[in-house]
Amino acid sequence: MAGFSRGFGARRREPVPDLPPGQYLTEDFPVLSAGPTPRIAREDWSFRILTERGISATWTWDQLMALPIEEVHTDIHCVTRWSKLGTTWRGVSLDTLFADVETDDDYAMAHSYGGYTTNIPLEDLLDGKAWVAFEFEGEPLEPEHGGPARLLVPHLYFWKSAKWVNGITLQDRDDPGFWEQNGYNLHGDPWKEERYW
Ligand SMILES: Nc1nc2c(c(=O)[nH]1)N[C@H]1C(S)=C(S)[C@@H](COP(=O)(O)O)O[C@H]1N2
Ligand SMILES: [Mo]
Repeated sequence: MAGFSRGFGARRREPVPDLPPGQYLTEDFPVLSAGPTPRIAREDWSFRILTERGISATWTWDQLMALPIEEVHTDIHCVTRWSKLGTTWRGVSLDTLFADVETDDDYAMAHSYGGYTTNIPLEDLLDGKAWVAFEFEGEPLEPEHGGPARLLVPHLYFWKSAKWVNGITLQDRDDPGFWEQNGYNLHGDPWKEERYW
């Protein structure tokens, strides 16, 4: 009885080491989409990087698959307060995609099929911090979770991980994306609780 109630209390009160402030653990994987789920066939999918100099690079699905693929073990944190610990993804690092991109801009806007946008400083996308991910827990990423491919930027709140991603545009200002125009924080670091403006 004592053990039972202690275990129960522990779940609610004791801080979980890997959990940012104000977050709770969840075992399932909630779907949070601002609109309907776009159905994009892999043959029709493409991803491009646009700089101030014009289109810098584009990849078809097959071209993406030909790049070095990384396995990513990471925690994810949604601004609506759920966190999932120890998730496994496969994807291509943005370091790989940006390898030959020349830009003087410091900011990026991620774009998705369906029109979603989210702004991210370029430094939050590079140095092993972000991927175009297409597998979750060993399975192809489901359309509801952004399949065929989504951005994965796990050190920021999960709204920055644009589902159905199809491009990144570089910009010289940190202009707000979809949720950022609707009151979410420009940056979104869960450890600093950068939830809203
Ligand atoms: N294209 C697109 N990407 C999106 C969203 C969206 O509505 N559209 N929602 C964001 C939000 S608010 C969150 S919390 C996560 C949710 O991802 P999930 O549905 O896989 O849990 O996706 C983010 N990426
Ligand atoms: Mo979210």
